[in-house]
Amino acid sequence: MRFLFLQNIWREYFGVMHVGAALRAAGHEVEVRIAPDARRALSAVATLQPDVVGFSFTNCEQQYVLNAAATIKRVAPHITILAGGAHPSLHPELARREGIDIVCRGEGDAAIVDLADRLQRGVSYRDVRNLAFVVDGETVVNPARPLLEELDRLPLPWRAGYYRYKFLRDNPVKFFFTSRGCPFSCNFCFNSALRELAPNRKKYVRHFSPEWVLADLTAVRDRWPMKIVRFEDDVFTLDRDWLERLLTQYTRRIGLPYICYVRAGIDEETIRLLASTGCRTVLFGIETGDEKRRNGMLKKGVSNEQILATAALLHKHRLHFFTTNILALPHETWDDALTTLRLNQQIRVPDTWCSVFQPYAGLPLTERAVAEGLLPRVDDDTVGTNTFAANALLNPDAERIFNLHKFFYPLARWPRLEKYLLPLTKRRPNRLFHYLWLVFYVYSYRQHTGVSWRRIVVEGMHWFRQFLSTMGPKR
Ligand code: B12
Ligand code: SF4
Repeated sequence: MRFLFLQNIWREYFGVMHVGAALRAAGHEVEVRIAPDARRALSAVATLQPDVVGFSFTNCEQQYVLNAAATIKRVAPHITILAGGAHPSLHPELARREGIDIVCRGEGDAAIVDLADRLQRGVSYRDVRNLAFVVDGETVVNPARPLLEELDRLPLPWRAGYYRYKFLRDNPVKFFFTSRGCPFSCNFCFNSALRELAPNRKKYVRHFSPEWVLADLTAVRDRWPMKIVRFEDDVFTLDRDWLERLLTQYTRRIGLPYICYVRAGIDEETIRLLASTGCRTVLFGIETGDEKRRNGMLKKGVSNEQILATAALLHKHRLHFFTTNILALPHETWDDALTTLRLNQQIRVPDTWCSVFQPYAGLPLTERAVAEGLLPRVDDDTVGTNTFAANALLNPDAERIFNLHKFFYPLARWPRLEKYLLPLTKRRPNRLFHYLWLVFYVYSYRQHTGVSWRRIVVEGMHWFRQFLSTMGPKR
């Protein structure tokens, strides 16, 4: 069978690379195309004539996917259209939307191969676990299969489909996943909801063996440009023994600077291990400066003391770090938002980023915001296309907090700028503030990845061309 995966974002998706690898190992043909709008999605379908079109997506991409899927279905009703990834996994009801035939909930590696086999043989997929679809007007949601316990059985991610694009191939930063799952249950994250789907949820956190990860790293390094390794795992440092085994071999066999996510509260030994094995940047979530709201409302389970201690250790070991923060959380006041800024200033943050809270459908924090009257409804248009979009929740301080988000980087890094920048937050949000934000966004990107200015110019031109090409007349 011929599968075509479509997406609107210029980035390798591990969901696609994993299910694509599984399909190819089972003898199917797989293609992936970046098609930023429905017209281009349709044109890829016309050229490649697939039997099945797959979309892997987050809540933010839902509008794009629904639009593209409906357009394809109207022209080519014989094509089976599949939805999978973070957002569909929690929303089987998407199977009722125009254009979508089947939704995959949770891990897709085995489910998609099972489905492809049924489609090829022309037999029913009614009992294929993890799938949801509509039969006689009723949504059927099949139970999920147990999570794969031995990740090493999976083939290496299929990257070649993406690296036909020069822009992605030439990126000196290459992305890797060494595990699946996260043991924590933060209220604003999809992990706890996803964990609940699995019958063997105790096995939610799993690691690929160091040998498997090194095989992936080596294969990428030998075939494509790679100067910086970015481990995308939710928390890279969960298992100390495994980490030590991986990093010992990593320094010997790869030896490139790497970036990873950790959690505040990480111990000094682990920080020392990271610092001595070429780690360039660690990222960790502060989320909000108000400890009570962080651990009550957000259920993050990280104290201010842990944040202060972690930052002190990172400074001591000269390890560059980057904090992630969320502004405009439910009931957030201007003073609460300032607390987040203050905590970043207190730890002398060398690099930071800050999102505006987006109420993703089906997550506990979103449900709470709706119940408390902060969000009138959850629908296709209630989340922004990214986390820098304007806030969706009703909040009397909304505009000022949104402006604070634009100035967050310089204010966190250079508190002396407060006397100039804080008064500006009282103005109406405007383009100038956005451009200033963009300057610091680029600066921060360069700082934590270390990519060359040349590459940054290439990326700037790429995004600019993209921007211009999507501004054309509507057809
Ligand atoms: C890498 C990453 C990105 C990358 C790539 C995104 C992608 N779709 O792969 C980039 C940088 C583009 C990105 C952007 C954003 N991201 Co992001 N990202 C991640 C991250 C860390 C890893 C995703 C991943 O590769 N996982 C590993 C793969 C193997 O798992 P998977 O994708 O779930 O795939 C499996 C199944 O879902 C299924 N499957 C997947 N696709 C398909 C397709 C078909 C057809 C089938 C049958 C099955 C199937 O099979 C796969 C293998 O088992 C996740 C967190 C996480 N741990 O997953 C957040 C996450 C996906 N991101 C999230 C968010 C919010 C964002 C941003 C809004 C952040 C921002 N700053 O703006 C943007 C959204 C941009 C946009 N407009 O869509 C949220 C999504 C929440 C939601 N409810 O939708 C997540 C879940 C983080 C979280 N903590 O909640 N992100
Ligand atoms: S620690 Fe990070 S990845 Fe894990 S549940 Fe919390 S926010 Fe999600």
